[in-house]
Amino acid sequence: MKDPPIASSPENASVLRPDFFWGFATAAAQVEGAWDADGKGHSIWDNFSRIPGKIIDGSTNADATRAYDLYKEDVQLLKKLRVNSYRFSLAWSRIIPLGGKDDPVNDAGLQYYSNLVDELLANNITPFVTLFHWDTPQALEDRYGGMLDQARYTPDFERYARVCFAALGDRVKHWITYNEPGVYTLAGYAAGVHAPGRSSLPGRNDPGDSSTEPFIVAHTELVSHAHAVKIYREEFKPKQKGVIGITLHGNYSAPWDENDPKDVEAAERALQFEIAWFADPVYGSGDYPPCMRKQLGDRLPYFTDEEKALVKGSSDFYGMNSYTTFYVRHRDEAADINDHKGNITSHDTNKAGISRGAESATPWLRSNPGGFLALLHWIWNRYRTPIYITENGTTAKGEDDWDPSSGFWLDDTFRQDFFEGYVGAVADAVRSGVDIRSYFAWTFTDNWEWAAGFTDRFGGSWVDYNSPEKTRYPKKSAFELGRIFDHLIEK
Ligand code: PNW
Repeated sequence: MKDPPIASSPENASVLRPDFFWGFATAAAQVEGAWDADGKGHSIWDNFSRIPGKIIDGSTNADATRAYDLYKEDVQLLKKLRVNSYRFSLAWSRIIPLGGKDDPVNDAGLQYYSNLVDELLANNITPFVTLFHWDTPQALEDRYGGMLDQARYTPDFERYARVCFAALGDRVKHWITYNEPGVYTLAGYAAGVHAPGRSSLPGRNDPGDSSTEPFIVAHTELVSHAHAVKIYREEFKPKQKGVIGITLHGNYSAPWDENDPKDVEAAERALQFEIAWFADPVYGSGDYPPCMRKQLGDRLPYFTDEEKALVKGSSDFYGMNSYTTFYVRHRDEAADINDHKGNITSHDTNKAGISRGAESATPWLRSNPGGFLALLHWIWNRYRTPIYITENGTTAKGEDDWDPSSGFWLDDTFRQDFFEGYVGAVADAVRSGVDIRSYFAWTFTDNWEWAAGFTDRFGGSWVDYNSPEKTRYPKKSAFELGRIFDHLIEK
């Protein structure tokens, strides 16, 4: 994997289309706070974060960055950073507190999102709206086990989607159904480190079955996504004329020993287990990849003919979240019953001892623009669907210790280099014919990073969590992104 020229290189001038979207992304549960304000119901993360030991720093997301109260100030900050778009998610339990198809709608919750959309549009910022970013209403979990029950869950999600399209679709033209269905199911139902915290991995005392539930929940996500898209296309799109799709996570996998055909095969298999698991049904064959069926057998659900027809083609674009690259090695032993990665091991260095990239402050995340470029080509070659990059970004070492009273701004050189590299990969891919239409940096401000609490600072602005106003201090990289996209987007 060779790193492409950095974003600011002269050859990248004006390579991106004039209507290219760039901005920052957030998720409701990570920024809003106001966890029970104005009629909001509880989400599984509200409950999960209150179980001792689940969140590294013992925090909850009760206040987060207070984006619910401070949305007007936030839009002004976005404007100052010169973005042309902003991606955020809706909290289902704010809109339908108990979640279900026959449960009441909370007008105050809808009003908040309507105000936010208006505020963005008044400042020439295009909203990209995600329906589901992991915060399932707790009531649905209690009622029937949430996504484990596809038959009962799907009509509830359909109704929620319909309420959102009806209330906001006159102004929102870019919809994302699910954010990273794969991370939701693997972290929540295999490892159990995210809500709802189910896992049968040895040494844990959680309920759950890591060998079956992740695949069941994934199936529910795919099918309910497709139902929501059908509703949008039939009932709303003719008038509202927006686009709708799903966002998938995916890191790049490179062979540990590129001269060992088994490692080459293992790296490809890892990509298929992580990405094609969701992407093949939606953008490709309409079914799960054969290598998954081969390893998992009947533990992998089957699409009915009706579901297949519904899921295939159910996304107007490829929503792509990506952060890093791993070296991947084959295993000679049979796959473990709880394996969901394609019977491989992941490594920080390859056979030649070369590192998978410069270290961020997050163990799994290392900077590797060349891997990101290779992944863009892998996705484009396999699915030939216009790509919206909906998340990409990094933490950087030492930011917890930054002192806002120092009088200097936070010159986050690691993150600036990360963006130069990764956005450079976007430009390079576009120059060679890949159709990429957006780039959202993760994330707008430092925020509540799920099980990592407030310890992982992914933000373009540094947040003072000790101040009542959760004061935001823009980092230099946030302004650099504006300069970079000035250089890249054709006028
Ligand atoms: C994404 N991985 O999650 C989520 O969409 C965000 O909410 C989150 O804050 C952000 O990335 C940073 O973690 C991921 O291990 C979590 O490859 C883990 C991985 C990828 C994405």
